[in-house]
Amino acid sequence: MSQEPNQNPSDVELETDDTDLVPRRRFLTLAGAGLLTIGFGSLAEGLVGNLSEPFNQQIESLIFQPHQLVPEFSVNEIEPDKLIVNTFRFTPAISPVTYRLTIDGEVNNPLSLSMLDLQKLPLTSMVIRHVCVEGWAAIVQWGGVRLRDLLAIAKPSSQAKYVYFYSADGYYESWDIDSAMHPQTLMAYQKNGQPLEPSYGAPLRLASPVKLGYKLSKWVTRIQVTSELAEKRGYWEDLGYEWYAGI
Ligand SMILES: Nc1nc2c(c(=O)[nH]1)N[C@H]1C(S)=C(S)[C@@H](COP(=O)(O)O)O[C@H]1N2
Ligand SMILES: [Mo]
Repeated sequence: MSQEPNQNPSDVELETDDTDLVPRRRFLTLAGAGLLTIGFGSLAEGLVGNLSEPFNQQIESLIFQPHQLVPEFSVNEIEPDKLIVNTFRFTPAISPVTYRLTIDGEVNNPLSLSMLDLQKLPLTSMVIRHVCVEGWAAIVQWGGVRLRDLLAIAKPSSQAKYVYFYSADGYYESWDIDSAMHPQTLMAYQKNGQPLEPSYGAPLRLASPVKLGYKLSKWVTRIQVTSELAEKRGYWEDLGYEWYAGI
């Protein structure tokens, strides 16, 4: 992956107009479009082979509307016992005092942020459904910093298309930048109104209603902006799971 520091001033749109609450979810349910594209994308990827950009993105990004909010639940709908700890390797021990989040790659202003730095930024709270492909779901409240606010400070280059997330347990994920910039994509440090516990990804994890559970990395230590996907795309994706994994 190339790094092109200070090439172009960012022209990524950063307006925070979140007022257009449109029932995207209802449309997807009615049309069955989410399931259809997952199946079709996987099939097409198999047939066409190694595309430079995942085939699914071409279809799913047509459906995905980056500025539309996913309807949220109310706090009395939280299901505190339903969020299963789903950790494939181990729970890393991370000191919140020495912890740093690095944001680098194709950005004009690389960052290294402490938890105190992050907690000074606006706190967003949302109650959403976490969906794991292993057949369970849970309504959870997450609190944290909007990733778009962090990226606004880091200033992605105009070429930026993808974002990689690296975790302290060796887990890694890549996302399309539109989903990363979605106003409900958070770097969370609270769960159900309490500080996030280590087993759930402390000190900092991804939370978002626009991606399936395996895209929601726990223990994130590095966010890398890039214009190209590497051969490695994600811990589960590299074992055959679908890359876009939108919901
Ligand atoms: N770093 C890391 N992130 C991860 C995982 C993991 O094993 N390691 N598991 C993923 C999966 S499949 C799911 S469903 C959610 C589970 O989050 P939870 O353990 O907080 O319920 O974390 C995701 N993020
Ligand atoms: Mo999962």
